Amino acid sequence: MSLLSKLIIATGNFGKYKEFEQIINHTADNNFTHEIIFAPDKAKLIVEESGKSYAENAMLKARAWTEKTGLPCLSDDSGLEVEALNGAPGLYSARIIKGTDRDKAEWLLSELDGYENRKARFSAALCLCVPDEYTLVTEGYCYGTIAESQRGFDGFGYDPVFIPDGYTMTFAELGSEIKNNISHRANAFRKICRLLSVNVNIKA
Ligand code: ITT
Repeated sequence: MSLLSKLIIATGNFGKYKEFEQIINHTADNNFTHEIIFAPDKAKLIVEESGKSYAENAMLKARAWTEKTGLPCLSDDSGLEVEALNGAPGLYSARIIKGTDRDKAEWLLSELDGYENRKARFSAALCLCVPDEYTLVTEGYCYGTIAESQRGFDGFGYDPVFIPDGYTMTFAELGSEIKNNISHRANAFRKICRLLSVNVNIKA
């Protein structure tokens, strides 16, 4: 039996939604939720991300969607923190410049032009809000380096420039099976499962 009968993935980002679908479907016995719903398929809602941390923004998103739908909602607020840029783009990763994901990745490469230190990490805060029951927040990280150029086409956002530690290819080259086992999002989701005593078996 599943822990939840329905779960709204409280995001407007289809890339995040697809990753959650894969991460959740890899929980042991698929026992987290019976049905996974992409929030925009259920209702129209734009949430202002006015928080000062990933956790605050994740709570704003999950609570707004829970209020709107009355259903359990899982949100994610995340970003890429680059050491040489003092943690930028961080909380502002989605809105640092106007343009496509590839434009943003190109912006990052030009900001890092000439820097030897290319260390970076992805951070994610997840918020699971189950109406009238509980609200849980966890964080997860994935450490790596920024590539010299964009490589690969899988995933979304900064995936074509992020090389996770232990690999030589970018997330966009490695593909979803590997990414969804080691990502900041998968690590934060494992913590939710641990808190709720749901067995996890996220495979590579
Ligand atoms: P929602 O708020 O609707 O969930 P969003 O894309 O605006 O969608 P965020 O405000 O959390 O979400 O911004 C996160 C940004 O950080 C995202 O748009 C990417 O640019 C980047 N990012 C986060 N996780 C990433 C990942 O796994 N791969 C690549 N880029 C990622």
